[in-house]
Amino acid sequence: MLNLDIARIFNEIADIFEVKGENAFKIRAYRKAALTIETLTQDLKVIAERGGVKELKNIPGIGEGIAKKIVEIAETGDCKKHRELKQEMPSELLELLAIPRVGPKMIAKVHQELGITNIEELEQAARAHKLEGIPGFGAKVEENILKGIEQYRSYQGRVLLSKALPYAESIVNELKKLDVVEQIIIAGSLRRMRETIGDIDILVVSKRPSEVMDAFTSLDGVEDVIAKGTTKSSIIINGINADVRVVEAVSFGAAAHYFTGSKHHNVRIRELGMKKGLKINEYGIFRGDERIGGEHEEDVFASVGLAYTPPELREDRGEIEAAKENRIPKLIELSDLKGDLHVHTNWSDGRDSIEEMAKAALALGYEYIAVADHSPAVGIAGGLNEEKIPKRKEEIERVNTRFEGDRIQFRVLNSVEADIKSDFSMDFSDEILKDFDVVVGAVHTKFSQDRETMTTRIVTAMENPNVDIIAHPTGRLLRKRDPYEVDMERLMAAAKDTGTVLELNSFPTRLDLNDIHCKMAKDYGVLIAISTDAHDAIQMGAVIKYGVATARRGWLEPEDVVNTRGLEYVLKMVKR
Ligand code: DGT
Ligand code: CA
Ligand code: CA
Repeated sequence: MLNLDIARIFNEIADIFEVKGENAFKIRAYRKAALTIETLTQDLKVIAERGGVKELKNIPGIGEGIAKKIVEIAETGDCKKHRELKQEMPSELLELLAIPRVGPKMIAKVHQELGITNIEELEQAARAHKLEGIPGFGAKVEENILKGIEQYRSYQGRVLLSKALPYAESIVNELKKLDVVEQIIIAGSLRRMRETIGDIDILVVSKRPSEVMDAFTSLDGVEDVIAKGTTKSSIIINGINADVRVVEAVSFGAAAHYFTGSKHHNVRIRELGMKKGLKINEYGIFRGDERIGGEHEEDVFASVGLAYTPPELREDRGEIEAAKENRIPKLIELSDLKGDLHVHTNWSDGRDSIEEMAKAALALGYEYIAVADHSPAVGIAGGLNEEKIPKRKEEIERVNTRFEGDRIQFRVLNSVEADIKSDFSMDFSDEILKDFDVVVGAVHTKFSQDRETMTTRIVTAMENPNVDIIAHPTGRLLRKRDPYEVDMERLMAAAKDTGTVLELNSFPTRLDLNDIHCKMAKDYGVLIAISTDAHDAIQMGAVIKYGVATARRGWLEPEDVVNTRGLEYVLKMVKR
């Protein structure tokens, strides 16, 4: 539990108190504590464990009651009061607090007077001028609220990694053309390869920042210039917010580190710096007034005794501890992959033939692909029915024979994406499944089953010796469909027991398993298959990098991933 997380709990308590109209003294106490904690350089959890309430109370701004809660949070990871308060209030109501220009008092009033509990209701009431009836509210307030809602929605607009990355790369390419640009990198969540991106951050080294600002704000596709300063500007380009910052060469490493984030990671680094008497910020590393480093990103880590940490790990999920002990994983890279264990062809809903997919795989340097066309239960046009299976197998053999004479080892694996049906059975009998080289089991129907049922459904499939891999194990579609309810601990344990591989589906709208679950799989000793689920040859080459990025965020090394192994290994693994 981070200081920032504890501060957030206290801020939320204060928020709820405000909406409830509790006494101002109490509210101020929580706010003050949150503020103190946010800027504290020591780890609260450590203090709580070492000195308990007594030592915590020595921190200015922290009284007895709050000290007790900190101890509770440090011990249990949770705060009972916070949980109870949250239950008292419609959760949507607290979401209104995230709207700019809308404060807790305002929310309390619209809730009491008009029964408003969510953004839609607030917006409707403001548009219909219903708020003017509330004492102290007028047309101006309504106008402000509507403006705030509009801003809130634009802030909410995170975009998929696969949308932001190409735009960011093209901005970088454009700006690189300027003579005055000495260095340029993508920073922020995009460099960390998060699955969704709030805004694009770009960092430039230049001695003539104003020329960079001019070029940036007049790029093709710029829809709005939000801010244009001497060293920092902000634009909206193709519907995405983008920031650029210009620094001097001596600050480049420190700035790259700072603006790559994450914020939580940065806070930890800054705290470590303080312990060593250093000030670390976006301008450099300082001891007193003396600059002792900051030109290279490595300087930042070295100054606090840490090994270099790849951007994908910088989320304060254990990387600081690992870097301290020199056990940062040697993360998987695109070039480690030797095959793709989940692609589609025109035998089901894919667009390209087996041969076309095979050629594309060879061009990627692969040793194998598993053509995992859909079984019929999904109901897609042209599912792989029992009649087509032997015909498709013949074609696979034909294609494989074509490559046999080549020096390069390559094989199309006869595979299927077989539905795990809601009654726990597989879409094909064991007799049929047994004949495939690789069986990928997947849930495509009845996502609404309860947690227990869904977990048993998937575990049952894992226990079937013919099922080798579970595709997109949580079924989520980013920004479209939540994952179904499933007990991930049980899935991991069952995968380990049965030797079933879990897929990391590289499709940018899926990225399923996600980063956190990948790390969990690694800890359980469960192998991951980074697959594309490609529906044509171009996709196979294009989306794999998002899978690899997610795997890296999940701490995966080559040995954690089955398709870094060669054909021989894979054939042995799937042998029944
Ligand atoms: P995003 O844009 O929401 O996907 O996420 P980021 O991580 O790109 O965040 P952004 O664009 O707000 O800021 C870029 C980086 O700048 C962030 O990762 C860390 C750094 N940063 C921003 N605000 C703060 C802050 O208040 N404290 C610290 N220590 N770092 C910050
Ligand atoms: Ca950003
Ligand atoms: Ca930003």
